[in-house]
Amino acid sequence: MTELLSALQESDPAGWEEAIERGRLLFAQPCDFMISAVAQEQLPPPSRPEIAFAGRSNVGKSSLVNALTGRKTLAKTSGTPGRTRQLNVFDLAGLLYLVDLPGYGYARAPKSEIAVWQGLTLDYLKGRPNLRRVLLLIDARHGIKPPDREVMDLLDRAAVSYQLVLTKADKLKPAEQERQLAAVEEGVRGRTAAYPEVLLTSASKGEGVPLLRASVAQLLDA
Ligand SMILES: Nc1nc2c(ncn2[C@@H]2O[C@H](COP(=O)(O)OP(=O)(O)O)[C@@H](O)[C@H]2O)c(=O)[nH]1
Ligand SMILES: [Mg+2]
Repeated sequence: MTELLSALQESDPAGWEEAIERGRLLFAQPCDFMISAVAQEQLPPPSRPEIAFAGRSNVGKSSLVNALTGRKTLAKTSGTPGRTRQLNVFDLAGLLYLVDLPGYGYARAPKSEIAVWQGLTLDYLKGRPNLRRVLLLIDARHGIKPPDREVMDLLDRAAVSYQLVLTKADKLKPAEQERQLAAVEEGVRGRTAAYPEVLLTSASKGEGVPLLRASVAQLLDA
């Protein structure tokens, strides 16, 4: 949750409802697949705000894009880790680009593939001028792992705003969810480009999705 949203929830319940509704309306609009880019030059011109979904292979990036947009098959999901090697760009109603990034940290990926990931994704994260926020997805069961920390280091250095989003909340009991949320919030403490608040989501059960929509909608106002 963004600080703005949590302040709103406490001080102004009607404003809170309105923020959730604005998020719903934003993502109820048409969302279309634009391009699978394998090179930076293939990305659309940076003429619109953009958010990107980053995280380890299999963390649930594509599933979360689908849950946000309410479309089951917009972004291709896979039971086999490491299958997405391109930057998949979606156009939300001509207002916002959503970018589903290739996953990292898949242990069995060959060195050559890791190099491609670094070339493409790291350049993207450092150099995309319209990138408003990176949603860095973390599996709620596993918490922050060393490869995630490397990406956070990079984002802090490049001063790219990012927010951690826990995925697959449905796999944990409520008490474990709370514990992991607290641990991950502790893990972002002091990181200069990170939002202090961490969101808990489940793409399969829809938990946390309205809040994430609201938080993205708020970006467009800024
Ligand atoms: N239980 C559960 N499984 C999920 C969730 N999100 C994704 N998955 C599963 O995790 C696997 C990887 O998801 P995917 O979206 O392809 O991950 P990506 O590699 O990060 O794009 C798939 O088998 C999904 O069905 C979730 O919220 N809950
Ligand atoms: Mg994917």
